[in-house]
Amino acid sequence: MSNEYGADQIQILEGLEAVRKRPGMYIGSTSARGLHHLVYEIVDNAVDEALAGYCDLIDVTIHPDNSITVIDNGRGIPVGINHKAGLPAVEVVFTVLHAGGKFGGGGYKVSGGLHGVGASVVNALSTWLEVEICSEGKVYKQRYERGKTMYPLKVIGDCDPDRNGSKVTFLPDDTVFEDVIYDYDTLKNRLREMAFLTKGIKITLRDTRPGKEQEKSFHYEGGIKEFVTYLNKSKEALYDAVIYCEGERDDIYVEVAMQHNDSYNDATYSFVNNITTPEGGTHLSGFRNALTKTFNNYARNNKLLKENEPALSGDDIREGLTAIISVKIEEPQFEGQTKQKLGNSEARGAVDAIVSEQLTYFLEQNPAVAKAICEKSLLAQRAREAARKARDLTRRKTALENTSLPGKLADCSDKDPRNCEIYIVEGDSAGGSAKTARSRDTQAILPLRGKILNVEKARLDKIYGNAEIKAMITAFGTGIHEDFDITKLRYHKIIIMTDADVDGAHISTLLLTFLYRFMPELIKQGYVYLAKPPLFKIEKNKKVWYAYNESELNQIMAEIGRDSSNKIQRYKGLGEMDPEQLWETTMDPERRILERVVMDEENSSEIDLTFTTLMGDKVEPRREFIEANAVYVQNLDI
Ligand code: TSJ
Repeated sequence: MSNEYGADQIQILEGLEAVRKRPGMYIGSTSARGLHHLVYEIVDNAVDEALAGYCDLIDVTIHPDNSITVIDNGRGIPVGINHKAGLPAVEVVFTVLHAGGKFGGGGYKVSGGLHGVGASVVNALSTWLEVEICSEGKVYKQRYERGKTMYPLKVIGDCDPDRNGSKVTFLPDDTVFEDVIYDYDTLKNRLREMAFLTKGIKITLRDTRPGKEQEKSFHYEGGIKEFVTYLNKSKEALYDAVIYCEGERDDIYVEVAMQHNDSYNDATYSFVNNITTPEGGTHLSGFRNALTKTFNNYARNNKLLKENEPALSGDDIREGLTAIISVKIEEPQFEGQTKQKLGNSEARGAVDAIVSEQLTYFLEQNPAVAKAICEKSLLAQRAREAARKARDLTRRKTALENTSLPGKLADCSDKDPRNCEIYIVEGDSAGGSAKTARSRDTQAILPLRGKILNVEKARLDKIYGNAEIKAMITAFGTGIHEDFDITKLRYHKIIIMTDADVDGAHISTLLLTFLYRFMPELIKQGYVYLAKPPLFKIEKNKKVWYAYNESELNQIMAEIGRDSSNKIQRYKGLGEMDPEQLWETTMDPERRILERVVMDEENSSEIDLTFTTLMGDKVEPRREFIEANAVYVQNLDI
């Protein structure tokens, strides 16, 4: 027996050592993203207990040292001996790789874990981890350091026999992770999403770090129905109801919630076992198929679509749709480059069947809603047809005239995109200075006139007809939508340069909205930047300093001393700088400050919400959003 134990221990340590040697293989990265995944991994286990029907409370606490505690009120991780390993089941969970959910039989309906790696990976990557379990009146405890068991599972006291649960506290290893600092908002967004996806559960996040104390609870009895309401909060819904379908087929649990709004975007998000699938997969295609089929049947049967009229396309029906598709499946198969696309073919049939049946019933019961959606889809169909004609026209034109670049573009001479940058500059006067200031071989300038079109509020035909947008599309060289080809990108830095004021911030946001909606790959692959012009110029005895924010100004003033020979100029716009100053402060690659625009695909529903809130019609949610994010969007006008 003791021999067996020893052999197992060696195997276990080799397993966890492998995790420490190649953490990226198990949690994706050792950056902030991987650090936050540790928390999701632990919380997923508690969510599984909730899905099994035994837990409805989960508490997450960030401690001052950035250690994390997760508590649930489930049955408690089993403490009995697992005979295969000769160890308490809880110790197997934390010390054997890939043990999560596979022990003990029953219990876990689905295993949510992001990469299915489980608690042992978190343990391996923690300086220390402690687990406490309340089960049948006893409190059990065990501690591990860098994955190594410190003492056999022990009883440390008594507890109320009616109040079982699990508590895990861990400190991520600072020799593994770049920075062990948790971001409250990142955790908050993901925990909110988890609460939406698991109806009835209450998840609380608490930050106890000095100066950052705050707390938030998420509890949605309506689950993904409330998720849709949340995503549509800054838009005008087309009808009051949130359409909801739920069912189980072939051991797949399917939930769909949806509601149209008056915008033109498709905001559909799909999930498998509570994990987002940005590349979709069989569950998404089953949903789309059911949606297109059901609406066309309804429209034909009710003469909203005449016999001689062409069928509505999926895109037409999904215009302005906000939808959540959530499936729970025992053994998900992920495909595609990033393994984020569901492959199980039975999921297609399950979602299709459940949505077709329940949506047909809903439309028959709610003819006014059905009519509103069909009418919007018909309008979308006409606009799409007009847009297609407009686009064909521009396509033919470019084929004839070869690559006719926009007239306003001052292109660079270097033709290697890796060396080239394009500055998108607000206003003709700043554009003029930039053209004079630039380094002609590698820097191109595209001046834009006035405010650009808000693509959140325009249909495709209008967007394609907009001169500023056309100029950007041709200058970048990539095309858009189905024509988009990143290998044709003509500049590897797209730099948005606007005034450091309210209008400038607004124009930047409009440009980013356009890029996000029409060329998201440019942002995902890190080609998009914001130029940061200085806010102040300080002069003293013919020497010049630039400050990019108030605190830099104060720092410079402290260094040079405040006296009457100082001259401080506050820049209101790029136009106030002469070309030389613009070069020195904002365009010279050696001296300028560029901010790369990044996006986290895992968080796409929140990003979407950010854009629709900022660019949408409703003032109240926008004001709330800006107040809540005041540090980031200080300059945005309301
Ligand atoms: F795994 C873990 F450490 F990450 C973790 C697990 C962390 C937290 C906060 C909670 C949990 C957890 C596990 N909560 N509840 C459970 N439940 C079980 O592990 C369990 C209990 C009973 C049975 C059974 O069949 O009787 C089966 C299981 C899987």
